Amino acid sequence: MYRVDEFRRRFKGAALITDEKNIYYLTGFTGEGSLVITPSRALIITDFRYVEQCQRQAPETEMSCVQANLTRDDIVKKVLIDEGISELFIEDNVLTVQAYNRLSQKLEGVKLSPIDDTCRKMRVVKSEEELGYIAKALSITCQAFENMLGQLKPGITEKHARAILEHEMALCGSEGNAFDTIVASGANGSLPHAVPSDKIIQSGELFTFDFGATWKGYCADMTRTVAVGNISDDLKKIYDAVYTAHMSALEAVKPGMVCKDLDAIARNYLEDIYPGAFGHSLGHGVGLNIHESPAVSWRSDTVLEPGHVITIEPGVYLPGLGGCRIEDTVFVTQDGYRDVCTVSKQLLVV
Ligand SMILES: [Mn+2]
Repeated sequence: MYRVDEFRRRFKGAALITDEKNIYYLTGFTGEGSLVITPSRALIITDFRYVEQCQRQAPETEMSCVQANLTRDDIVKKVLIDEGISELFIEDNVLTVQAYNRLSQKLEGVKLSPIDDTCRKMRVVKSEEELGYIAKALSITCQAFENMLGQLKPGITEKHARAILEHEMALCGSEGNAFDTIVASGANGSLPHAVPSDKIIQSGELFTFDFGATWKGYCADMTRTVAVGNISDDLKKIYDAVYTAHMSALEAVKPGMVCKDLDAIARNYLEDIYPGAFGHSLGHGVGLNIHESPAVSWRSDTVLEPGHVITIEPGVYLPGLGGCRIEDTVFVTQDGYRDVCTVSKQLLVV
């Protein structure tokens, strides 16, 4: 993984990259540090803890190690002076105010400007290699869910269910959780981002799991809602509506589709049945970050392209009654989409 040359083709200035996912994307290095890219040099600045790791992960990239009397900013300054560079582009959405102030004091006479969205644009279209990593993360995610199902039963708590699921993901090879696992049973299901609690799972409830594994730094994202024992017709109706909304949006995924039009397919359908009950976006891009470009929302004019990876996750949330969400992570292909989540979307009863 070495994309510094491609970055230079797209961005002509000297850049200080401090976003850890961007550093990984450009060089392969996953430790703590910064990356300086100038027209003639690419330099990872890190500390003693990561020296050997950096040599292993990013052999194509030059490395420099901070010392007691040599800070990151000292090293940046030397690089800029050596090359006669008077403007440095920084990631203004990442650098803290404190780090910015320290840097600008050190680099007196150098103009600090915000970098553009070169990395975001590079990262939004995934390579075959990246798609392979995301597919692997998703296959772990799906397998872990299947392995968990037989262990779910009324009487255990939401936290217990989360522990089983995360344990299964780890056993299936996940590097770590892509985000904090959401499990929500019964009335908690109306909270889209519910935190697992000590609530005991009971028969007659819907039970939602939103979770994902990671592989080579890439995230998976999937949500399934299952029934615990026999559920009421009201809850079945919610499930059927979300299922239909999910399938109609999913089947419309293809290059050329505008994200807000995709969002509208699910939203218009659910709004007719449950007005106001689907308040979040239809989905989002997935990659090194769990939420990244493209946004799949009612505001997004982004046009889908092959290589985009997005989620489709409509939901219905009814306070007091509960909720339901069904989510797959899908690849936009040349002629449509590839749904990489293999777990059934028919209502499962545990
Ligand atoms: Mn999601």
